[in-house]
Amino acid sequence: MKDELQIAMADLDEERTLMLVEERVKAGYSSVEIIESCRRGVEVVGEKYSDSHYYLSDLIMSEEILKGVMRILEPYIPTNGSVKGLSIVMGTIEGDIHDLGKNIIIYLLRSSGYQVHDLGVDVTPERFIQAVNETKASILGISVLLSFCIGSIKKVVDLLEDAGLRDKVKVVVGGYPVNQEVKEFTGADFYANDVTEAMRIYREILEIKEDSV
Ligand code: B12
Repeated sequence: MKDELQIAMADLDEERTLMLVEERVKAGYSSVEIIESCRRGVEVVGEKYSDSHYYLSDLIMSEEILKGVMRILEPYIPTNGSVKGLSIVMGTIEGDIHDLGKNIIIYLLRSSGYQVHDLGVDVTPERFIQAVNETKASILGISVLLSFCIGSIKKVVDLLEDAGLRDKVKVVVGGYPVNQEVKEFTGADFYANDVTEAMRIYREILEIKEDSV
């Protein structure tokens, strides 16, 4: 089935994308469904950039449109007032400044009442370990969009081992290039490259951890 929103996003048609998002919100689509259509659209933007049909300015344009989409969606994302005890650390790995996907996941987790410590982008492995230590986090979420930065995630997992923290924290990797192979190579516990799977994983880990507190 043709997804008009995905196509508008892939075409970098800002006006149409935002109009379709407004329409879908009114028609009762969930924020997660809308984000997924947009994410698939920017995947096409990425492919066109790889094929030299789009330029860096087009990647920047897709960022602007996505930010506009989130401005429309944020008021509609239900917020759970209660703050849950378990804490989560998130950041984008060293060398990588992509943060739109990470920020969406953080927004959704905070809306569900979880405490998320956002370390931002270009985070060194050492800084991740320091943050896990300081916050006693149960989950460490690492975002990566650039394939050549994946090696630094393995370093984070190795440093967790060295610090004796590996069995205290679940490591979740997310982002466009992650897959089962990346999970195995880095030593992470879980991986997700879409919002639905990411939230499913977080819920699964957090429910198990909450039961054992
Ligand atoms: C927008 C964009 C940019 C923006 C980023 C803006 C920002 N603030 O993030 C700008 C213009 C700055 C940019 C720059 C560059 N980019 Co860029 N960019 C993109 C693009 C088009 C979309 C990324 C995006 O925001 N997607 C939308 C979000 C919602 O999806 P997402 O990030 O995948 O996140 C979802 C899931 O993956 C998951 N998730 C994400 N993080 C996490 C973390 C956890 C813990 C979990 C559980 C889940 C999770 O949940 C999210 C919600 O669904 C991608 C194409 C693509 N296919 O991804 C290229 C892409 C990632 N960029 C690419 C490149 C090459 C670059 C540059 C090197 C270009 C250049 N020559 O300068 C620079 C790199 C700068 C740097 N050092 O990081 C390549 C990477 C190729 C590779 N395999 O390494 C891609 C794939 C494009 C391509 N096909 O060539 N980029």
